[in-house]
Amino acid sequence: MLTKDKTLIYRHHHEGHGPHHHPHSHDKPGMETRASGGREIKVVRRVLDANDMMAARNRELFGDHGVFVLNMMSSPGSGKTTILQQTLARLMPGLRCAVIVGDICTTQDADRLAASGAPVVQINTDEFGGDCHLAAHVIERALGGIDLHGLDLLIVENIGNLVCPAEFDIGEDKRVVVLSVTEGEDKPAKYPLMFRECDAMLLNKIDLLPYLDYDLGKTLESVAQIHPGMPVYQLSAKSGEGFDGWIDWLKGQVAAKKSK
Ligand SMILES: Nc1nc2c(ncn2[C@@H]2O[C@H](COP(=O)(O)OP(=O)(O)OP(=O)(O)O)[C@@H](O)[C@H]2O)c(=O)[nH]1
Ligand SMILES: [Mg+2]
Ligand SMILES: [Zn+2]
Repeated sequence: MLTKDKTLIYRHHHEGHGPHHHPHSHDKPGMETRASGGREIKVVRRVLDANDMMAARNRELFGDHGVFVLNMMSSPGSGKTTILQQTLARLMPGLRCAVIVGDICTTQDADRLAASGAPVVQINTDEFGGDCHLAAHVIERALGGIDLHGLDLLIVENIGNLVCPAEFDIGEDKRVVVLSVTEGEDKPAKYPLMFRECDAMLLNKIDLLPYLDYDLGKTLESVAQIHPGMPVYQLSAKSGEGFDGWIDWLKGQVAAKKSK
């Protein structure tokens, strides 16, 4: 069970009941000239503009408080929550941390993360199908449950999805993508937007490598092609192996924001 003082549960419902459209921030202007799709695309663009405006407002608020905000994304089950448990154990109490965790249903991740002692806000996007990404206005609402004063680091665990979370700015400073070795070498090439948009990558579950036919070199090569120079940290959230580089990167980011 979640302790009331640590966690606020918030349910976000779809405003409409039509099909679930996903705005694409990389839509080319030319798409608007498509005969049948013109009207729909205009609607989609309005949604994105609204998101960008709200994200800018969030970013300003985070800046005012000197809080570094990390948006963590991945496909379901790659190990975001487990990585965050390990990460919080290494950062606290030296850094004052809080977490917003998005899920379609359940508070299980929030329960796991609240054990760290950090304030946790769980967002359930929908009881009836569910939004598959966190939008900026949802983050803004969740901030009602977090005191930004005296906070160094806010981590957002996004909803498990390798596609649309990458399209929604939430006002974060940096983005990190988790890929686990059980997902296959081809995922960066199949979902390039996510890997292009992120500032660092965590390759998780390396403890399983001895049991898999996994081509590590191929993955790293593919990532380097899609996003040259992006740091990749190989780690195991199960054993704790490989966390030093990742923790140093994160601490460096928090310090850089503080000194702004
Ligand atoms: N062997 C191994 N298992 C791991 C590792 N990290 C996470 N797991 C397991 O993978 C499963 C999913 O981990 P989670 O941390 O819940 O993954 P998640 O990305 O938060 O999942 P969603 O929030 O549902 O998208 C759990 O059973 C974890 O115990 C790891 O490094 N090695
Ligand atoms: Mg999780
Ligand atoms: Zn979505």
